[in-house]
Amino acid sequence: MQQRTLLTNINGLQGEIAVPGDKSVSHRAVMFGAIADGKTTIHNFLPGEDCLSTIDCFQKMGVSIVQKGEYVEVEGKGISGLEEPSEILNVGNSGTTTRLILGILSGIPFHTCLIGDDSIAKRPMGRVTVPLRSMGAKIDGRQDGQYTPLSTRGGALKGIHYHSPVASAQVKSAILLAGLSAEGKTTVTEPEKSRDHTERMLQAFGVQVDVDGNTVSIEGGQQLKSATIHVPGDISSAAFFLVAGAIVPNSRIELKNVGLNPTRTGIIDVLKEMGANLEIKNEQIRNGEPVGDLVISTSQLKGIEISGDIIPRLIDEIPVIALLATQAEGKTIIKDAAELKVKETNRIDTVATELEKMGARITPTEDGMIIEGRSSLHGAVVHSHGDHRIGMMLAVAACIAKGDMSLQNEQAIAVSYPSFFEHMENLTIKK
Ligand code: SPQ
Repeated sequence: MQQRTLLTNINGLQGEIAVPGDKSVSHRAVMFGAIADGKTTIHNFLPGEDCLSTIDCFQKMGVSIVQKGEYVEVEGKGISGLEEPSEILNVGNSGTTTRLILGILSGIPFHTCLIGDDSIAKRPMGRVTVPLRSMGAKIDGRQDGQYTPLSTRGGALKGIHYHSPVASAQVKSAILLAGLSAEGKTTVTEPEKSRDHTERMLQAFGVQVDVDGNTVSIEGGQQLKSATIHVPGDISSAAFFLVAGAIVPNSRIELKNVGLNPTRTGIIDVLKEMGANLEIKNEQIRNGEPVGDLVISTSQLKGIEISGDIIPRLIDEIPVIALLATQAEGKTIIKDAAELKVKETNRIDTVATELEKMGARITPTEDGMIIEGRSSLHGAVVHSHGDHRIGMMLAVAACIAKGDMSLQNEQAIAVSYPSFFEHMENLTIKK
């Protein structure tokens, strides 16, 4: 396990960065390219470990994929061009890879075996294996297919109308991807709208997708046609620098080309409601996805309540929002976020445990947390628990902490933001 000394109590963060490509979009670009007809090219791909796991899985199914940094070429031969892998598919730490691949494999008659790391082994897979089986997929696995390792042998699928109990883009996407190989129409209705990159990108690959509020439908038998994809910067990665810019004195950071898909911009709404100095510039649409530049500077913040249908729009940002709230005047209450318990770690527990080591006052609840502001934070030996978002949140917390600080298991950050510390270093004004 690697440990890193973190820079503490810095003199400000100033300058301009382009955060890496969006993780959700990068995964989908590789997957859809792999099951499309013809060559797909991907620009500004995220070469993080999760997306590399997706590439590796499709290469093991006979797809030729050449990745050079942020540029990728995928030679798709259609969904029926995938080949039975002779090796186990290893999804690493990636929930997106696991669940979306299960959807694709559901309609393919060959056999596969899927494993991941210790964190993946704890994440619930029944939320996709149960509806996929109801479409006709043959999926088995530990505890009757609730957890990895999993094995698939797809079959003749029938379209379903699935009412998902959770707002989850991974559940929605898995069922829609299986729907491509199913007879008839497949529909998913969610309690709140989750991120819609699958719907948008399938259309860029020539698939007809019908969206009506929180309901999405797709007709089976549609063939994807190759596409050129420009991946926007990841707002979930930008979030760490948005929070850093707001809480570190003497800061002004410009973040270029950030994805502003409305199903992902809850962090912007929260920052504005808390009183942050945040400006959005150069908004435009690229590849069906809105993008723009964000400028954040040191802000006076106030506590707010965060609950209801904004939660799926900022679910991955809650760890760093909790840090933001420690620097706001008054109380911040986060509710309706029980999904945090089934991420790379139980993010309610890991956020509270690690920030409390630094002097924050956080009460974990069943579906969120209550954060008392403002707290002055001090250095500590903190731990990512193998969760990239916890690791980055703690590195941002260090910027305002007094005393020495180190982060254990810092390598987890490479899952979604391999250049995180380089960007942090470039922006930092040292004392
Ligand atoms: O891929 P993974 O491991 O599930 O990654 C996370 C993350 O923090 O990066 C969640 F832990 O993001 C998910 C996100 O929470 C990525 C995702 C997607 O690309 O479809 C959707 C969300 O998960 P869910 O379960 O709500 O569908």
